[in-house]
Amino acid sequence: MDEVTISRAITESFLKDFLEAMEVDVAIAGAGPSGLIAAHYLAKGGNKTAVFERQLRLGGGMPGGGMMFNRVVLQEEGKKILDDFGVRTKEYEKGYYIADALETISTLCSEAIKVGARVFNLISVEDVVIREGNRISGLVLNWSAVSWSKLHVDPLAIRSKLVIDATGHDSEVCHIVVRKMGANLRTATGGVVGERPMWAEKGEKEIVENTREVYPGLIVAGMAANTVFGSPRMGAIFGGMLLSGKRAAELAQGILDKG
Ligand code: 48F
Repeated sequence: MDEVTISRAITESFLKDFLEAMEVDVAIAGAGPSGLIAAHYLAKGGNKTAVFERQLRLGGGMPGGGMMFNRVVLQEEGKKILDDFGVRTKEYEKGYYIADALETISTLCSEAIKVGARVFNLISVEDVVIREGNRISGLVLNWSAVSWSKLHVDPLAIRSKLVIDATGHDSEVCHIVVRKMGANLRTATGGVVGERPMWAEKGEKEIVENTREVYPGLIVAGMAANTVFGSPRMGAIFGGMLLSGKRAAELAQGILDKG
């Protein structure tokens, strides 16, 4: 085995995928459960899909379960999605299912990649690209290590027909849009309304409804959707994240189909 051949194989293979990701149908910020589920359904539907994740590992808040107890709870509708992915669940009490957080997130990662979503870790979304009508038309990316080390290095950009903000509690893409283009989101205030304290039932109920195109070309999914629309957090119940990711993919598909 030759070191340089190994190095060339890695570099060529990575760059081929990165170049492919420069013009996509959907670019997703964040590889937590909602982003990965959205990526899975979109790629499975034949759409060119790329996911950019800031951290070294994928999964966002899921591997941590509840307070580092690596289990997640799901309601009936969320459990049905895990059934489709072949993830094992166990009924705890009527209407409450429990799954291993690591089995769940590793399966979601693996299935998204297997159906063709390109997933890039260690890359942060630091801005959006805009075009006519201020439509969001892509993402501005940089290595996470650049901001962590506070280096002054210019980013690169990719083009996409749609962006999904699946960055979790911080709803980073929506914050960037508001900061740079004013409070023009389709929310009650036009800005990011802000997450409310924990109320599992309400948070789970509202998350799918909050999964919307919040700005031309920008869909918000997962916990980011509740932050943007001012709904409560819900803690370690994850069904809503899965349902929201699926809804984001359906919405995106509808918009792409209309052209
Ligand atoms: O936080 P995260 O898991 O979001 P989610 O899919 O799920 C939320 C739950 O984990 C949990 C919860 C359930 O009750 O509330 O919090 O909505 O995943 C978000 C991912 O986005 C990444 C971040 O590292 C995490 O893995 N991320 C955040 N900002 C950026 C980013 C950014 N600017 N660029 C790239 N990735």
